[in-house]
Amino acid sequence: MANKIIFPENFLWGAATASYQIEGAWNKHGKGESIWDRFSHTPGKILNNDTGDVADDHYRLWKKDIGLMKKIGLQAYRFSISWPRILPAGRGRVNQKGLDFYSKLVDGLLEAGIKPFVTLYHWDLPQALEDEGGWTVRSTAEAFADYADVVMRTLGDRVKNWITHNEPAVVAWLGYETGVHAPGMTDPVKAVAASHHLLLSHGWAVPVIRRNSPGAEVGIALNCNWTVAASNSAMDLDAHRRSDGKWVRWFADPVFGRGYPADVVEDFKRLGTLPDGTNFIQPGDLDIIATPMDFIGVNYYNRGIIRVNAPGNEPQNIFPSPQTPEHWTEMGWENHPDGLVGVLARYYFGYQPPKLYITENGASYSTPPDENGNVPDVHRVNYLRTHVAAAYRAIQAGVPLAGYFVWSLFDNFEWSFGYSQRFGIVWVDYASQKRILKDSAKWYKTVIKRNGFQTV
Ligand code: IFM
Repeated sequence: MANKIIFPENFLWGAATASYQIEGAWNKHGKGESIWDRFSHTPGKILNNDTGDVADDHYRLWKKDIGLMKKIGLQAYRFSISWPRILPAGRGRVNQKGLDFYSKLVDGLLEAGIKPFVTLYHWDLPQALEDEGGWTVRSTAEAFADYADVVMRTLGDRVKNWITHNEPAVVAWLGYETGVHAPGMTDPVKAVAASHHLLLSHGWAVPVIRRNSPGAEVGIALNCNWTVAASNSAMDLDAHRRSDGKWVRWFADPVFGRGYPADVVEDFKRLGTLPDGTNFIQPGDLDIIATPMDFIGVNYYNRGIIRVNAPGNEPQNIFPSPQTPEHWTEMGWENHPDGLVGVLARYYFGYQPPKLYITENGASYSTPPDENGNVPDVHRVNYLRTHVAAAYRAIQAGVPLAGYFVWSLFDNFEWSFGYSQRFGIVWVDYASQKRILKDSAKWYKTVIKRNGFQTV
């Protein structure tokens, strides 16, 4: 029997992007170098040596891009600000042209009736700050609060939805421990310090945002897969605990006032990544990190099945086969919508944030345009439909979910995978910069219009 899913009134439908992934113009109009410029310009770091130098050329095409957002009917657009576009050296001299770009973008969005959701940090740290130690040193967290102040003085009057950081776990662990992301450091001890300074900078930025933007809502976007232990063996259960602790609780617990989880502190001590005598966590830091927020942003993509091959080894994901495109995206991530219900319920019932947004959810499929110029991305439509339905189930279970942002509005630079992975609901032809609304964008348009959809 057909069933109608209608979302609560005022539920916000949006799409998300990030500065380095779409803007291009890496050295235009006074922008400083970011760690992703340096990293992508280093041969061998990114698949095919792709860079974000041009990306979607959004810095030049932003007006047309707002036109596309209107065409889809987006009610909100989540984008991030490039710190080195505003402060080329990370602190000090302000690049007015950079501020002007975002100011015009915000005006354009508001004129189009689209609510801007702005992320202050989606990974493009000024290289000048990295040269002083990046997130491994406290002074970067201090610089972040000053950067937030500069941005807020210009945009705080018009932007009322702010996200301090996107996925600090990814920044700390991939950027400073495994080194597959910029700045490419492989120092597990410094990575733990980086995680703390990221969180501290979040806590410092919250009051700066509130002070400059009366009535603004502030939150942080945390990544959270739905993970389960591969078996009931003590080894796999412990691997799951460790992995969840490091990726999820290490970040969620302190921002919600619980401090760092004791079991993960023990893990880090045992591994030597939090050596005795460590003093980067200073008295009062945890209170700052726990500054109350208005919402939590949840970035959800997939399930992880966690096991370990020997006691104490790094937890691993297992990937059952066959991996059919319906159930596995081209990132090799499992399409597991029920996990979204679980993750939303976990954050709400576990931590009691006032409200939640799904700040990212989406799938990589490379379906190209057909001979008629359409992009029949059926697997993405299936992924999005099943996840939006899951979001609805979470609301029915009592989760105060206030909005949903597709990742991503555009195909774009997918970090170490370069342009090989396409997450967009809008196809981007990188050679011509032509955009095409994929079938998923057309489907999303109807969902937004009806504030829901009809299930089959
Ligand atoms: O593209 C990224 C985004 O920048 C952060 N969250 C996950 C997405 C897909 O990998």
